[in-house]
Amino acid sequence: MQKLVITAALVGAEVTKEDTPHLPVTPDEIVQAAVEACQAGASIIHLHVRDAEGRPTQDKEIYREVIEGIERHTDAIIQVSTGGAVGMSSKERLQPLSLRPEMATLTTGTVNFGNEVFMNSPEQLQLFAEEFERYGVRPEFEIFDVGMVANALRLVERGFFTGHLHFDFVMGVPGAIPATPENLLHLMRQLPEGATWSVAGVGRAQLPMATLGILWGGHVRVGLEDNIYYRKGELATNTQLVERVVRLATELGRPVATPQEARQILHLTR
Ligand code: KMH
Ligand code: ZN
Repeated sequence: MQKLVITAALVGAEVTKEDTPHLPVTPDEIVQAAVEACQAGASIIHLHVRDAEGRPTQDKEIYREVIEGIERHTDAIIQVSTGGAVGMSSKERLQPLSLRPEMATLTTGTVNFGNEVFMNSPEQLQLFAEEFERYGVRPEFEIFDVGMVANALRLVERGFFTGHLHFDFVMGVPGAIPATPENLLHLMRQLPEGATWSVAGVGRAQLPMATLGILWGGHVRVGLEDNIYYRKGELATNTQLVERVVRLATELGRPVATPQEARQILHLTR
């Protein structure tokens, strides 16, 4: 089995400081959280940023500041979000791509998202794919429901994203695919030969899904974007969530990848 690539989803767009005081929101806090997550064993930083009021933003200059800060202290793979927050326009969401990060997320379908709708129409997918190619950014396909794998593969059939493909199964969002072992198996079976995958369980599903990711040869995403608790009633820090996955992986005999090893596993050329 490959070494385990751990992604730290530190911030997200939905969690607030009121939900947990451990959420990093200022550029300094996000950089600090990223550095600690990398020291703990994360090799990919899945990045969202916030404005001065703590609201989600896709502001390129804030991304630039945070990316430069993280790069000063780590060699982590930086993966910016193009999902942003529900309700943002495509133009807004695409802003950080022009910084040419090593990776970015690409959600390949529309999905209910709690009481809202996370829009990713066929027209948007075409536009996003063109922008990824324009800036030479490798995608991580964010798969919130099973049909999104086929949508991603349709983009590939149309000539986008030649080479290695990497998917992240985000499981347990209310309105999207429930986080069950059967569903994870079904998602895995949709992937083409040679593709890699990680799993991000939402809320209390984070720990069991991470464990299955380790056992079933995938990779793992954890962090406050997806889950704010260490256990019922006890708030977590990002670092604690990464450290727990490292301990689990070690116990289960799965060594953890360094950022350079993660680049090899994901066929990133930088
Ligand atoms: N905040 C969600 C609506 C991504 O980062 O690409 C979208 C999201 C996915 O977080
Ligand atoms: Zn995200």
